[in-house]
Amino acid sequence: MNQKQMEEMLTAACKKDLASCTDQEIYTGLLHLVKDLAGTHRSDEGKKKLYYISAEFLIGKLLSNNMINLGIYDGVKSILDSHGKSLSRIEEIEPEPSLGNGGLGRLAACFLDSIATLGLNGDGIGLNYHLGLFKQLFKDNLQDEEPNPWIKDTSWLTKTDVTYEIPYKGFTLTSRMYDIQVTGYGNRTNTLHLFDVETVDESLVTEGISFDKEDIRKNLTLFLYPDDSDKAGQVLRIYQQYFMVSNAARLILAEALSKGSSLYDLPDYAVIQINDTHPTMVIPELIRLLTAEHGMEMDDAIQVVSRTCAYTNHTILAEALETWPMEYFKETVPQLIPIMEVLDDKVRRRFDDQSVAIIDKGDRVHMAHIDIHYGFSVNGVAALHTDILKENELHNFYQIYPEKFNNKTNGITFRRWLLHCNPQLTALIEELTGSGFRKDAMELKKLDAPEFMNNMKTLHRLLAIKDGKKEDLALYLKETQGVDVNPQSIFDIQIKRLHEYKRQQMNALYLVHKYLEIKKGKKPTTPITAIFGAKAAPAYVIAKDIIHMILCLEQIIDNDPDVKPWLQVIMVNNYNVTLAEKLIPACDISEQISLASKEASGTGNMKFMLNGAVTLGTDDGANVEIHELVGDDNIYIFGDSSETVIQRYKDGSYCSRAYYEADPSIREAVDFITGPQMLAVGSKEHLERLSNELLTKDWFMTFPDFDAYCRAKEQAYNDYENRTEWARKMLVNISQAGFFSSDRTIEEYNRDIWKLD
Ligand code: 26V
Repeated sequence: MNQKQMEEMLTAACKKDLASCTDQEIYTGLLHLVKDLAGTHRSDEGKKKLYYISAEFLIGKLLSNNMINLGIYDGVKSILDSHGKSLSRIEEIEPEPSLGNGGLGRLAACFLDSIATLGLNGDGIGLNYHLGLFKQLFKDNLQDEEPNPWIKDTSWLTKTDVTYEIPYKGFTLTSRMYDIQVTGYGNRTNTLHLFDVETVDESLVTEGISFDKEDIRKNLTLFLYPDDSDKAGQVLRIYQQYFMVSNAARLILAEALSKGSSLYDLPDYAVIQINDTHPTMVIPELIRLLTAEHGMEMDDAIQVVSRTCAYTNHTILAEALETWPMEYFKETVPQLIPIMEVLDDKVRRRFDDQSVAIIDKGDRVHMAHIDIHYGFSVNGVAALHTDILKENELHNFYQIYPEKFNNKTNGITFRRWLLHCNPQLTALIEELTGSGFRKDAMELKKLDAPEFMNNMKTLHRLLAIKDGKKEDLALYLKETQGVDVNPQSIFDIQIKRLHEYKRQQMNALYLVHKYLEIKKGKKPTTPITAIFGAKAAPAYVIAKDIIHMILCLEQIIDNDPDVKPWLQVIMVNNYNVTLAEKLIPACDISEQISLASKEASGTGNMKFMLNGAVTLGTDDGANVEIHELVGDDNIYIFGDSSETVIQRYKDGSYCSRAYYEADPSIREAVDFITGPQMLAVGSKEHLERLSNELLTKDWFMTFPDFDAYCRAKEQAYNDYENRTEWARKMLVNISQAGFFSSDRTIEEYNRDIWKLD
């Protein structure tokens, strides 16, 4: 399509002359145009199809990403420019579909992009939450939550005719499938199927994000992950999960039947990737449908389903591994009970080992255990994580089924996390290496050549691009959040869900330490801007206390003229995919400081690396693989190893107070939390609770790593001063990032697990 044709199509879609359109009218026109164009390029429909079932698809805004994938971004942008319209302003109009919590949901979205790009026959299946992850507000230095609607009259959703009757105890719900087209780079389109119920009622939401958790007809797909700190919330999760998988199972069987499957050969027609344990009930549900509605014998159905389903584990954290009381299933989906009992019984007959049982002595169902016994593949999401699963958390399963275990190191889509969010860097890479990296990310390695690494001009251009992105971010933060940041400072960024194991509190303690140091007169050479972005689960008390601590610190420093020119702390409001796209290209130092062994992979670490940030991190998750790729000189690794940490947990030997007593800088930083300056701007209750938690528990061991963290950070700040050496580190990171393309990850899933034709 040439520019003239494109302009005609766009004008037709907007229904009037572009110059006289409002931004909103252009947005609506573009949305329709992109939907039309995407619809014409369906990926190949081979015999076998992948179904990626996930409770979360954190797709983010789609307009620009889809235009890039369809190859019309630059053309549309220049047409709009010529009519005095700004595409970046038009992008702002699109509401972000925040249909995920964090890494797991964003991974699912990156995977769909790669599946479509590789032209694989695979679709996503999930739920059409009307309200995405809550909108975060700060009031009195505390997090507050508001509903986050994203479905407007015009949206990416397309209503389909597919509906099913989903049975629950005492009632049934009629579902409807909505589709979102997923464009891949180079014109392929796959589908994300999101199931919904028409009776959902948004007016059920009362104060903040409170709602009647028991009115299932009205609330089933109302919220992503409702608060499950009480029984009603947990039961609602089961209603949601069953709704997702029962719809999925019916769709999968219908599609296989329509292609001529006898259902005994289902594994030739379908492979189901179970993304964490949220979709685990698809296993008993498929068995139930095959036996009750398709006349299959139980043993045959179990066989067929076991050869169709594969499971991905995304965490070793015990508190995140789902187990549900049998009682809850009885109250909600009693039809699954006999199936789960058969599955449990078969396991008991084979193994006299409580640790691998499906239903435990307390009558709780271990969802992951269903997946491992009755799926054909179990994968972790980074090399270290998979090793820990095999050696520790799932060791007993690994002994039974060594052949099922495999690793698939996570990846990210370079379309969104380079081409879209950093066109300036993309252009430089293209100029230096040609355009091959767009399709084959490993071509980034070409950058690791003396002609670039030793070329001052190239290195300075790289620095200039980073400076430009820092200025862009500063402007954006000023406009959208009203904060002033100094674009000449070092941007040190930690953005991810707030969780104690990710250790935002350790970063905050460092900042207290730095603040006090500057107060005493020791100024950094270059000013530092420490940026946080994080949402805390609404019922996660300590996580909210950590946010409180950071916001209080932000206020104290902002009001301290001695320190303000040298150190700034910012917690951005309502961190989401859209903000990540602005923050990541502007970052100098990427904070990946989880307690070693606890972060399964991380994917933010990969996005930062790709955009030329240098990692400051522990040898955890995919940091280990980043470390191997870039070498010791191009990353700042600190802290205890995963082996030491795992051993310390086994010994039960950790005592945080001993570290507090022994190390004056820990003492000084911790005492500050409840000192007069903090109490003057914060809440005693929150600050004392946090300090107490650190002193009596510190379950994620921030104190043992604190000194090493401070030293590594100082080293990074010092090294930053040598601008050309720093630029080399940036370039090494970019050049080695190709491995983390989700295209590579998806090729591995397909090669080892899905085996699509
Ligand atoms: C969930 C919960 C819920 C209950 C409270 C504690 C807790 C802790 C962690 C989680 C995470 C659940 C699964 C998850 O999101 N895992 C993330 O998956 C990403 C994609 O594989 C990976 O990069 C992250 O390291 C991993 O945390």
